[in-house]
Amino acid sequence: SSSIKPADLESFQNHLRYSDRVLALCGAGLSAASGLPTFRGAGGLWRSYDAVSLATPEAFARDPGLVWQFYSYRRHMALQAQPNPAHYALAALARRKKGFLTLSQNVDGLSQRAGHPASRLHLLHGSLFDIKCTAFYCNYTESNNFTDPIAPALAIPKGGPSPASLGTATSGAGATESLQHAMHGAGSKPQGGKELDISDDRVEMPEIDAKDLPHCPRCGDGLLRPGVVWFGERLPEKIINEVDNFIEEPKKIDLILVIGTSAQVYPAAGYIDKARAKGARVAVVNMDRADTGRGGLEKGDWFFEGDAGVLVPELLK
Ligand code: BJW
Repeated sequence: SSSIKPADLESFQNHLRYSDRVLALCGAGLSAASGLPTFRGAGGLWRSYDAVSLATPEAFARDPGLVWQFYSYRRHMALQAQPNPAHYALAALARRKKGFLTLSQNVDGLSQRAGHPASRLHLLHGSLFDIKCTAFYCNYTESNNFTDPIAPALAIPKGGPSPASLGTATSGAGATESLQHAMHGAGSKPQGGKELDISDDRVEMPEIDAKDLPHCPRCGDGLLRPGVVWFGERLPEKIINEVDNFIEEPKKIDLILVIGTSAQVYPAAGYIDKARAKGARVAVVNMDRADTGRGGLEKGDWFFEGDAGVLVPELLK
């Protein structure tokens, strides 16, 4: 049961079959079917904060405890989530098509876990599981750090006010060890219970002492931060260069798939126009008809409306 018109499916699949050089630009909508929230629109709030406003160096400088709670929660949720059929379909395409590259804005690790070959996956905005030291005199970085919680003080509190009464509890499968001291004003509550949904601002969240945030194992005193790209920060130079090399090859680009992204954030969104300028036809997969990027659609493009988790596997079959 799909909403794809048979004629569109056929013309798209024909074009894909004869495409040698293909890009996929992915965003948060790719992981929506895995239960992870997007940034903009419904679900883009974390507690009372706009998720985008927490993804800045200024927010981290102002309140590293709050920003770490946000990222620690997202690390936890991403580890609990499973790749969906769209992640698997892209990974399979990347394995069978030589001239294919995925440019993912997502930091959740789900493409990697779906078996996407790393050589054809460029993480434009870093990873929740990369960590780096913020001290200017230290260049410590670490990748694939899956420790959850990354520091004991960042454990998601359990128990507390009846989750049923709030109706917001997460399922808590594979729960982390809770530290009861993390419970603010709930010292007499029994150990255990369900993890609280701290993305809901009706759930009380502990304030965290700066000394209890993750610190650098190399220099000893630098505060660690997530290895993601915040607004105003440069994307990793190596990745930009590799993507530019692909785009600037004399050969044309046949197709760019634009999957589950609002295409508002640059330089990522700019790859749509760059691919177009190299001859690419554009195929957008999105829940929202309005989200086709700044340039909009042109003749010869496709728009597939609906859940990427359903549509992408059908398109790439
Ligand atoms: C579904 C679905 C389902 C839902 N199925 N679909 C040019 C013009 C204007 C501004 C700039 C420009 N160049 C640079 C800028 C500034 C800025 C920028 O772009 N601002 C704009 C917002 C105006 N860019 C930057 O600052 C970048 N850095 C930079 O340019 O550096 C240059 C520099 C030079 C010299 C010195 C220093 C710097 C960095 C941008 C970093 C973005 N970082 C974030 C956070 C990452 C970490 C984290 O995850 O927390 O990246 S912000 C956030 O937005 C995150 C995302 O990757 C990114 C994109 O969001 P995405 O994925 O598109 O999600 P949503 O929520 O927006 O959309 C979801 C979509 O899915 C929607 O369309 C839904 O409809 C759809 N959907 N469910 C299919 N089931």
